[in-house]
Amino acid sequence: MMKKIKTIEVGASIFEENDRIAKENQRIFRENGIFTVNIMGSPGSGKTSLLEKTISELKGQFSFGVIEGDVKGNLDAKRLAALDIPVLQINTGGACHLDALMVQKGIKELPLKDIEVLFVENVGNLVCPAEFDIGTVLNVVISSVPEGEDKPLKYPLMFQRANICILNKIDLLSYTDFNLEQFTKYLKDTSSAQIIPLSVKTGYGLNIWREKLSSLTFNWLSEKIEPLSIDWKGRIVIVGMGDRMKGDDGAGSIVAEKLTRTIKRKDIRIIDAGNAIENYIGLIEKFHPDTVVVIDAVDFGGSPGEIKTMDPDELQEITTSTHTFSLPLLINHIKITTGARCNLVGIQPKKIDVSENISTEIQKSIKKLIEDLSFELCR
Ligand SMILES: Nc1nc2c(ncn2[C@@H]2O[C@H](COP(=O)(O)OP(=O)(O)O)[C@@H](O)[C@H]2O)c(=O)[nH]1
Ligand SMILES: [Mg+2]
Repeated sequence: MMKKIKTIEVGASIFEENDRIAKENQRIFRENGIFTVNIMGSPGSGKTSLLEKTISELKGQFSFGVIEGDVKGNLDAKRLAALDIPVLQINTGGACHLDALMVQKGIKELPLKDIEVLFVENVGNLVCPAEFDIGTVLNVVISSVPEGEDKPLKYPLMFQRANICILNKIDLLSYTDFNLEQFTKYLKDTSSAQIIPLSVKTGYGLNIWREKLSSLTFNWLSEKIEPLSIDWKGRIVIVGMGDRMKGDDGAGSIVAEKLTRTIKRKDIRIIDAGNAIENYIGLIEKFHPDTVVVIDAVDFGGSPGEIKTMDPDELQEITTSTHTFSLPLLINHIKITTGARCNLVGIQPKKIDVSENISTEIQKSIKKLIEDLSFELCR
């Protein structure tokens, strides 16, 4: 049976409020245990088709809900409501994107307790939706073969913000002069998004998308992916530090090294400072950051591998810094010279001895931290 579709009319919220409301949305999604996916892309790239296919194939596994964003009308909402899931239509009344407030109004109309995966089909275009965080966990951009391979080059922000880039209509490759290699290169130059080439029409590659979505959803629902409660603003410097010859002490340094491979944004600088952060202060200052995050092994009396985000005031009370210099003093210095807001992400070490071995608990935390940070910073 097809459900009746509710439609709400909303106006665009002011830009500076958007980020704050997006954070509230994130909290609502976390509290209700809902994995949320923002689906963006040009009109006709296949957003609705992908949702129809994905939901009908995974319906036995998860319960779904959809928010449809359109300037006008409810055609797509009707297509999805035919799958007998809750669908809410948001008409933006002219705005070329959904913003956080529109989505917040939308989620209030949905039976949140019955939804595990919420898709938001954003308004079709490659510009505005990228500028407005709506608080979703995962950002997906769908590009399609007939659009040409230059889209990541022309709309870098959209592709930068995406965690996953689906290249749809692969079945049309042989009918066009689309250059897959070139597309991949353009994408890699601007973004760390994973590329999944597929065809909703023939089903090619859909299994890879399904498996990715399922595993991310499971991780999210079992709280393996958690926000780090850092207010990422403006230009960002992430500094990982630690001595890799001293067991778990090297954790921060390893995180930074790995992050340089996954996060490629011009407004983010990642520094693996090893055990000589004093040599990197000039580099940090020169980047003119608004936000500085230091990742380090810190003995804050937690259980081995525990990850804790701390603000500099809290830092003064930490008893043990594992290095010879004072971490609070150093962070304070960075704070004064750059004017940036500073956070410390501490990883509780298990053992700090003269060895290159990292304890299993800390290895797990390193992996988790890399995943969480890649996630948050690809938005
Ligand atoms: N050839 C081909 N056509 C597709 C594929 N996926 C979607 N389409 C078609 O592309 C058109 C636009 O799809 P739609 O899902 O409405 O796009 P949206 O505007 O992004 O939601 C429709 O005619 C679909 O049938 C595909 O993999 N291959
Ligand atoms: Mg659509």
